[in-house]
Amino acid sequence: MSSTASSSVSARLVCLGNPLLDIQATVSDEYLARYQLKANDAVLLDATTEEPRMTIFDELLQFPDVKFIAGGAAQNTARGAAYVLGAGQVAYFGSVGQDKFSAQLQAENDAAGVVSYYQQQPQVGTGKCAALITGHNRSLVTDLGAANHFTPDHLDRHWDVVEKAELFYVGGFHLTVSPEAIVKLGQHAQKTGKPFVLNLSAPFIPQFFKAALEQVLPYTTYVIANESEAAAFAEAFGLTCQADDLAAVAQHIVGDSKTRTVIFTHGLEPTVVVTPQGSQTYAVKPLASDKIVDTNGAGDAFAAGFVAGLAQGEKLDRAVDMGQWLAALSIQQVGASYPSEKLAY
Ligand code: 26A
Repeated sequence: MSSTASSSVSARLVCLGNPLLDIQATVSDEYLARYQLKANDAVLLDATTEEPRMTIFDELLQFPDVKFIAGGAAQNTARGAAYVLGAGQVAYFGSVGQDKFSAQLQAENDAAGVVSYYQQQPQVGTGKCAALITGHNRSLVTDLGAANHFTPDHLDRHWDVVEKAELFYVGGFHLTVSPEAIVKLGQHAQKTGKPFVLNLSAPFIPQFFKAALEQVLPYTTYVIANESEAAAFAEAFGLTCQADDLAAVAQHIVGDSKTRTVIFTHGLEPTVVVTPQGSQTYAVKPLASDKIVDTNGAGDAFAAGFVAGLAQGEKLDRAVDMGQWLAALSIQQVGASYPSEKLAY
């Protein structure tokens, strides 16, 4: 196992997640129904069992509009943050195989200015995510592959990168892989007073990985989620408030912390932000429907604009606005991507 990074720059932002290649295609409602998939959801396949949905990856190759696009939620956020902060300012940790998929991911990170610290697995293929598009919805079906083999000692090997960073962004999806690695970063962040941002990533994280989530929540200074993840959190933690009362759920996650901020996005509805000082909403500027290409990665792009704002020392209001701005740009691209030209915020 070795790292593929070859840069000696010091990145301001360090991200940790599951590097995946997205295999994206437009499918019918019948196709989703055949595999019992919801139009807007994320599911994790268990490669160790007989899993009928594994065939989706091969089937997609026959679809006329199939595309191979860099994915992995936190990696999308890393590329988006580099879009704002510039080359060399963002480092990304995750585990990949030694194949053409990881070569494509590495190339796309390089092009975006993200420094990749990949742990490489010689025996396991790079993870992949089927992004099944129906209208403005996307259903994500993931086979983690090599991403499932990330180990915390890979952080130790590059601890200088961690020490030089000013803030951290972790995808909640990684709670299924290495909560130990997240705790390691969290403890460093807590000790040094650096911001530590966690995205809840998908409803199944609070639902099925509650214990791991409880382990890392104490280290968070920012928690980002969308409305369905907020509702799943409320249910999993048995909150007494309504699961769709976003401000109330956020208040619970802030708890008695003096340093934690919770940000809930809600599609076109206003973004809800709760701090220890109070709560606030931020309207979303709607994009004309004919400008929407696909919403895959919109949440990752919001997180990217937001953390880039934090890295630049912006106030909360402006960081939220930067998140909304970058999400709108990403929705106008295929997959979790950003425009090829640099548009200033
Ligand atoms: C553990 N799981 C299920 C996952 C993912 C994931 N990234 C990390 N871990 N399932 C889907 N994604 C990514 O989410 C992005 C859209 O937000 C997809 O690769 C897609 O690019």
